[in-house]
Amino acid sequence: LITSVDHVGIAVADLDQAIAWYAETLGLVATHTETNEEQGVREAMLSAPGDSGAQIQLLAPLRPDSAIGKFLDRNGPGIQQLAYRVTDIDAASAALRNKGLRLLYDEPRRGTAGSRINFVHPKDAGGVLVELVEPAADQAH
Ligand code: V0V
Repeated sequence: LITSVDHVGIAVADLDQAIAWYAETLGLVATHTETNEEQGVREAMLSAPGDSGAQIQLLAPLRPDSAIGKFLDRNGPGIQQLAYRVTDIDAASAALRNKGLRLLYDEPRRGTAGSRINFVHPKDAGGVLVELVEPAADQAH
């Protein structure tokens, strides 16, 4: 079902400031940035140079009433989600629904770099907002 940890998502107020902090302080490099209107985010994927393992995703809100906007209001900046990579998100979603977990979307939606994403409700996953990611065919590594 799950093949690896894809990324850890961190809510930030200002994307450019956060990218600069991660670069200057931790040496992580932004490999991809994107605006996702549907999700209400501007986001960046960060990696250690040369590392093809799990990434850090910085998420800044486009609007106060977005998921990240509400998260920042309630908690301030911090870890918002844990994303697992799957090879077949339709099968993975069906398997988790069969176990009684609530998936947030009936059908997967568009995520970073053409990926397909869905989420497990945090109340059904030990207080963690779990994202499932099926990378676009040309992005899998
Ligand atoms: C809310 N809760 C959380 C949480 N957000 N718990 C853990 N982690 C989080 N991130 C808790 C909250 O404290 C409440 O607990 C309870 O869940 C229900 O909260 P709610 O007020 O009913 O719900 P909202 O309005 O806060 O919404 C929460 C959900 C929302 C998870 C439904 O954030 C959502 O739809 N998220 C999925 C989309 C998303 O996160 N998009 C941004 C990333 P108490 O107080 O009742 O105990 S976009 C992205 O990842 C992309 C593009 C990508 O990866 O490619």
